[in-house]
Amino acid sequence: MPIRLHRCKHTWLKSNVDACWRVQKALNEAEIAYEVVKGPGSLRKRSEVLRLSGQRWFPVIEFESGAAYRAESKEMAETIRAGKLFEEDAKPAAASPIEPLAG
Ligand SMILES: N[C@@H](CCC(=O)N[C@@H](CS)C(=O)NCC(=O)O)C(=O)O
Repeated sequence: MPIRLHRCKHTWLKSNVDACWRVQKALNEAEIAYEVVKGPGSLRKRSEVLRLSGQRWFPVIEFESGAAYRAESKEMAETIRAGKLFEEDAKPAAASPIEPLAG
């Protein structure tokens, strides 16, 4: 099974101002196979991504191991481009960069 990119339903802009597209583009350019998992637009409805990554923002990469990788999208794209994405699979989960919503 390839890695999974959890992202917004729509990447309207397909530009670097869109955090999800920034990471998806880096995966494409690095020719890394992935499945897209489209999540809800509302932060409050993102219980699956909260369970996976401890926070509610996209994008999140889920490895085959079930581990999740979430950082600022620019950092994620740099990690992918540097060929270091799979090093994140072995790391313990980082503290959430953004406070999750209650509930
Ligand atoms: N600064 C963050 C921004 C992440 C971000 O804005 N993610 C969007 C999806 S592309 C999101 O989850 N938005 C939820 C919202 O605005 O309610 C990053 O670059 O990773």
